[in-house]
Amino acid sequence: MKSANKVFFMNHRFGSRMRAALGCLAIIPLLAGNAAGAILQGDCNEDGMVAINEVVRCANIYLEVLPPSACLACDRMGDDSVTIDDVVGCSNCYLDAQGANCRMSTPPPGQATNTPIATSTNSPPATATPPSTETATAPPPPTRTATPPPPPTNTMAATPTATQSNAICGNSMIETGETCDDGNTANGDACPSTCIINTCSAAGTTTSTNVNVQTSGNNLRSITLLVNYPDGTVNIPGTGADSFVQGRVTNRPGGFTPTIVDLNYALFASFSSASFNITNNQRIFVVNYDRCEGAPPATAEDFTCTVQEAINSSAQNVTGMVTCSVAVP
Ligand SMILES: [Ca+2]
Ligand SMILES: [Ca+2]
Ligand SMILES: [Ca+2]
Repeated sequence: MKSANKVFFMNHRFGSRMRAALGCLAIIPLLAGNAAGAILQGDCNEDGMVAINEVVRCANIYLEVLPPSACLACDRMGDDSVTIDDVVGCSNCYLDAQGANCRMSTPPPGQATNTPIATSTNSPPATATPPSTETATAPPPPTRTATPPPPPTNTMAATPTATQSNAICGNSMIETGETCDDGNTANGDACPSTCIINTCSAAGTTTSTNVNVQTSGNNLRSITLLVNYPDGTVNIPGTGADSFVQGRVTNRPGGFTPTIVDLNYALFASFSSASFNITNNQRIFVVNYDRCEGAPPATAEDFTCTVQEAINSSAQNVTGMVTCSVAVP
């Protein structure tokens, strides 16, 4: 049984942690570093980069929403304690995975023997003999540095995709027809899988959308979402975690610490709480977009909502049981 003083202390301590963690997350800009090698601080899935949802996971461990085992790579010292310095370290690795202090000097406990998943059986099919007038073309240089490329992941990030004008999305070069290229074809980072972010002139009216969550009966203490929206049809003024973006996300769940980041084609949103729950079939927030001049009205089918991580009130990862959706009333 907790005394009143202890409850106050816990709340006070937790509130301080919330403020500190929020302060760290609020300054994260959009650029996602792409690192060479594994065991970066905060690289929970060891794919050679630190994604923003991994930073959020480290913050959740610091906030005691998740146990330390949720991501051993958050804990630089390996002492089963994730400190605010660890969260800052993870944020720094998200910003610059090549940073001098980003690489953990030793693998985190329990991961020392982990090796990347073998993919060697998936060799590419044999191709026809190249025409004799051309020698084989070398693959595009990975980076300007001498470090090896990041290990392949089991996401869609690995394979470059051809786009219009013979541009290759994912080769780190912005070519004709592309507006960005962050060296991968993944969504949820600085550049979308298409390497195109459409521009928008505000038409002077707005489109409000409800983001709903279906929890399958779980009471959620933490949820991390990515809402892909139709850039060029609707727009969120501002970028990253700036105040314009914050002002467009309303009706947030009370008692939760938010992390809201606009990627200009998708909205990243994370809410964490030590004591409050998100319950089934709940609208958890509203996004108010500007409509773009000359574009048709956006419909629900133009939006895609993905649950990146969901934690229930027993600190269990229930990501696979939780879905989200966007409604345009
Ligand atoms: Ca490109
Ligand atoms: Ca990308
Ligand atoms: Ca924006």
